[in-house]
Amino acid sequence: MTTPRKPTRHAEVAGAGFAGLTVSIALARRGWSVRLHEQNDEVRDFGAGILLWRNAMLALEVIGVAEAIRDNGVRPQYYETNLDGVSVSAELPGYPYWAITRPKLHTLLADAARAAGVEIVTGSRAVGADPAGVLIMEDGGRLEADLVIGADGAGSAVRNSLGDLAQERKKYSDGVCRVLIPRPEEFRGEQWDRVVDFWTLGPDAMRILFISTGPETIYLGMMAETSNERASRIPIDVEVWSERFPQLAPIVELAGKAEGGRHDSYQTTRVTPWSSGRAVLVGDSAHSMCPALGQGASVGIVNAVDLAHALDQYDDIGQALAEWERRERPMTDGAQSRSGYMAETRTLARGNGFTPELLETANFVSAAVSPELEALYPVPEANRSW
Ligand code: 5PR
Repeated sequence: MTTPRKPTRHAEVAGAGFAGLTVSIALARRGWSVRLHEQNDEVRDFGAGILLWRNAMLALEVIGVAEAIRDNGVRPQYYETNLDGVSVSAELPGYPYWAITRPKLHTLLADAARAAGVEIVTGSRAVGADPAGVLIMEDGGRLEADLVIGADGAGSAVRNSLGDLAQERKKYSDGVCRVLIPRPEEFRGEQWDRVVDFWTLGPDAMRILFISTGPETIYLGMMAETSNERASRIPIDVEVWSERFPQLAPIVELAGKAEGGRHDSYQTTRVTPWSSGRAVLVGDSAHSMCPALGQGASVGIVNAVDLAHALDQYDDIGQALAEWERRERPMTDGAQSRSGYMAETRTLARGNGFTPELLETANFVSAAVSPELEALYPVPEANRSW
């Protein structure tokens, strides 16, 4: 007897960012036909760098992309915190997380999507969705699918077109300039394969998050209060930043020359629920959060992979979406709350902030991850949330 095969189901996905690519790969690998729409004319990322925590790496293992990230990224030896020039803690030695440039991560995901059979259409902009299962395009096209997915970012047009989803938005006083710089000679070598979180709190809070992302690159997250206009500008204002971080003057000099940097203000958007009929949101469209824990993309990746898993477990799409949200929402809401709290209190500046409670998001294991995969990423005892 042969097992009855499910008929091929079809998904239309809006947005080829990290969450859109991930959910497309996950569905295609589970037998769906997937068309992914990107409004830009090119499939690429213009951002700087990113951390992928254990939760994201496990999800990326499920879709076969984690190995390439380990090969192309940097595993930080530890996370150092430095306040006013004094090193106050060195945390997370041995914790399984990786740093990589955003363009590289994007390329690896786009390659995996094509290999999985995802059709990527560029210059194709979605303006909304119909809960009956239709993606509505800017050119007036109405694309029918078993499931339409809005992965169109924090400003999601798909989300905003679905009137029955409640949105709760919160803005914060901080923002961050993100740039990628060439790795200077004095920061080469494995001893600099780490994260250093340089803080100063007076007269106002400023911070340079230094993350090695490869042999040739360093990612700088340069945080400041948005009311500090000179510190919230791209290109980086070398004078303002080197005055506050004199020990990093050579680094700040390079940041001033960096091209392609961007500034973003901290913001949380909570959407309830995450789906309406056959339209569902993944990534920042559903749960944009403060970057204070570096978990925004990781949570989106986890949810994207578990969405495909839930759709495999339950034939009924409504039931799959409900079950998926039931198991991912508490983790996601918790990540938003904790990163908002850290943004408001700046608790991490004092060092030793990565408590087991704070690490609950990073330690989260979704239902899509097998025990065998989980065993590949052991957590040091001091960092366990259980
Ligand atoms: N962590 C990471 C990060 O990129 C940022 C922050 C924390 C990995 C800035 O984008 O607190 O702003 C932060």
